[in-house]
Amino acid sequence: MKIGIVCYPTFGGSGVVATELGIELSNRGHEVHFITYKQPVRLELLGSHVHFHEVNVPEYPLFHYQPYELALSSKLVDMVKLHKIEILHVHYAIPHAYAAYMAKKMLQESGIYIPIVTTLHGTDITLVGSHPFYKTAVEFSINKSDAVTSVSESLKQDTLRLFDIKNTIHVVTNFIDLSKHQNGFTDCQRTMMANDNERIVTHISNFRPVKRVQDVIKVFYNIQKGIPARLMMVGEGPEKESAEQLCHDLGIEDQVVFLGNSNEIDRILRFSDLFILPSETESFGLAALEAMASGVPVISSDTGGIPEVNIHGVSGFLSHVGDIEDMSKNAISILKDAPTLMNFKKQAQIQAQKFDIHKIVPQYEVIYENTLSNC
Ligand code: GMT
Repeated sequence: MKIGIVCYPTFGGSGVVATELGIELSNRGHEVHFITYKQPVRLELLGSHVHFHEVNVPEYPLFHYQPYELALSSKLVDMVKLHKIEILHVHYAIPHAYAAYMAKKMLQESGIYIPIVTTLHGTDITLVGSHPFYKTAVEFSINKSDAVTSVSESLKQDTLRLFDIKNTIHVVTNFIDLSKHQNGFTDCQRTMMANDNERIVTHISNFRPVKRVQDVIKVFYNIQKGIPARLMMVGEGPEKESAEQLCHDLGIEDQVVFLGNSNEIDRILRFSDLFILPSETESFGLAALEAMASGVPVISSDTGGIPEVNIHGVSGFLSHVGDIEDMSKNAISILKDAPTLMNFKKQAQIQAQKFDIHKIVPQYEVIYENTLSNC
């Protein structure tokens, strides 16, 4: 198949999922065209089966807001015609599903029918999409998609609750390429981050308020009172400065390192002992899955789709949002001795196998095939 993928190319779950999906589809013999405003961060190799087409939005002083949807839909029309793309898969409804629908209507004028598959990722439904400013257009474009998928059962239920949806929503969970997470670390890599007697605790996110990064620091503060430990904070975002300030206020700044955005998540996770994801809401929690695939148990909140990924008492523990004491107690119970930690590490890795890329990507292929045959 010739598949066009539209996504956000920056650091963030939906872009990562879309990129990994495109790469795997190309490995499986499909021709994949990424159409977005920048080359996706995890898309390193462009080959004969993977193409990238940049959407340019020139600045024009008349516009207070540059019309990205317009540029995207024009580019989609041009690329579908030029490369004979057969199906468009858009990740994150806003504004991608809307722009794709406009492209579809324009292409119909030229006698070309292009089906649209929309994957809902989370905030496009919950925090942003259901806001009255966007809701009408988001609902419209979901209902106009030829197929709709959601990354968890929880997100599907949220979508049905928040919108009037006429389409079937297929749950196709996020996935992981286990081969990228299985090589062990060298002692020298770990030694650069911590002493042998210290546990390494990690958090990775975009540091937006929804991630509750202050909770990460508070849980770590409780951990390090009893267990020698270091915290690695990976990512960039609006809450980073306040997190740094909190570390300073608690007197733990020497034990916490802020690494910024990284393309080497898998390498960092390989020498981590515990991952903390205390989010306010999370449709899936891809970062938790990445941690588990690297054998890192997860302390998380029990919100949204996280309980579909992190299993309480098996791959880690779940607590109510904001329950710092419970998260701290659970974290300490995992880290307290080597055999317990080893057991949780093994279980986390086994749980991650349920989301093996080779099990999930064929589900998208079936959806593409069914959608194309219904045209
Ligand atoms: O978590 C974010 O803020 C980024 C956001 C995105 O769109 O990239 O992540 C959402 O999609 C990810 C991939 O499907 C999910 O793993 C995240 O749980 C989801 N985030 C939220 O629901 C807050």
